[in-house]
Amino acid sequence: MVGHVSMMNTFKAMICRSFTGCSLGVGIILGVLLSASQACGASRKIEMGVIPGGLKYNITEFQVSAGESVEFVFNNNGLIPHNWLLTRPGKLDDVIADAMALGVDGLAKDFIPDSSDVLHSVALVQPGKSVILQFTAPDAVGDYPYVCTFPGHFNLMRGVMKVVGKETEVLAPSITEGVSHQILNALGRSGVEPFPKGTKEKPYVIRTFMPEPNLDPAIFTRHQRGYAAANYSPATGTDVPGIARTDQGLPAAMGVNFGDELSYCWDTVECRLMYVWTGDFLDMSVYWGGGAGGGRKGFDYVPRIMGNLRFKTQGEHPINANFNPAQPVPSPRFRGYRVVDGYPEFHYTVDGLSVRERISPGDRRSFRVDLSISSDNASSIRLAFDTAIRPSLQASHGIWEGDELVLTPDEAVQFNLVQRF
Ligand SMILES: [Cu+2]
Repeated sequence: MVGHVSMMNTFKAMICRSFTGCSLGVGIILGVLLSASQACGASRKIEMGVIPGGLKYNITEFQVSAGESVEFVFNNNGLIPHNWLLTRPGKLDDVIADAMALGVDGLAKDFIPDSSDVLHSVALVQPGKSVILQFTAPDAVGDYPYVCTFPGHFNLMRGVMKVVGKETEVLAPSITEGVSHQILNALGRSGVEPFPKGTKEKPYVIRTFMPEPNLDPAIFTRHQRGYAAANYSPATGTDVPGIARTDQGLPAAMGVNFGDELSYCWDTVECRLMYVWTGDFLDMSVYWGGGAGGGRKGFDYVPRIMGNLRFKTQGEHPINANFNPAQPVPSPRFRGYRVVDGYPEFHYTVDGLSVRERISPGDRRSFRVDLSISSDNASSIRLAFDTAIRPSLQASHGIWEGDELVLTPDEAVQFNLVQRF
């Protein structure tokens, strides 16, 4: 990561603020470390906030001149913490995937991955706080995407910094005004729906903290049994130290809803389906507030499952059957997802295998998993299922050896599983 906001930037930030009358005392003390001209010299000032209560920056595009000095001010005038990551052109999705892959380390790292594709970043800023970041604009003209990588934000909370040539006039950004004081009612204006819902034709997909409904400990090979999300106090605008929710969350999972028929949770750290439910999807109101009218009374990061749990995965990852049991189990790496025929298709790699997985509602009381597994040199592909799962599982291809499905490399390229529940 090139320019994570540093202590020195914090000093600069404080000094700059002292000259705008915010924290004069501190500015005088630190003034010996940096001269005012170093800290606040002529630079392009970009002052960004959020649409209060919403999951959007109030500036979705701004321009800077190639190579110029930029003073970036991020005011979190919203309800919940946000960060800001400036990425290399074309690398936004990679950075988001890396941020999600942080898994249990995510919150401690402010969801900022160690990646050379992150040019500059502002760590999580609590509501009511602001941070100043000084940086030099890239010399290369182009579109540099920025994003908030807090789980559940990055689909909406993003924008583009346009670097224009030195001879080009830099246009001032347009700012979407919010209502900064009536924050408790702001969610009603944000368009956020506290009970989101999809359909079979157009599933609703959300990347967020997901509930951890007492899953089998054996499935957590890469993170702890869920993750205790910090509690947030709307009164003080900060996480409450020492208090963790008793319900735990999966910090880097995705929730998908096809209407009442099927919802599922897929974890991007373990790279597997975690659980399935029917009926209503998620109650996001602890996180997003109550929608129209706001009325937030509490806040935490983990939404609630509204319907009925039907299936929880168990045991080791099925793909592990391909690996030498005498060796440490290799870690899968999430490579992102794309939408195929309207449904998300997850992609992960693990030790020479490349897996694509797409989940869809089946007939009554079942779901279908379309899989494509390719390998460089395997003579067969094996998937081992927990004995509790195997009896309600059918495969379109391959032969069963006990609880193990054995496929030829050709068969593995396209097959499906149907799981009854
Ligand atoms: Cu955010």
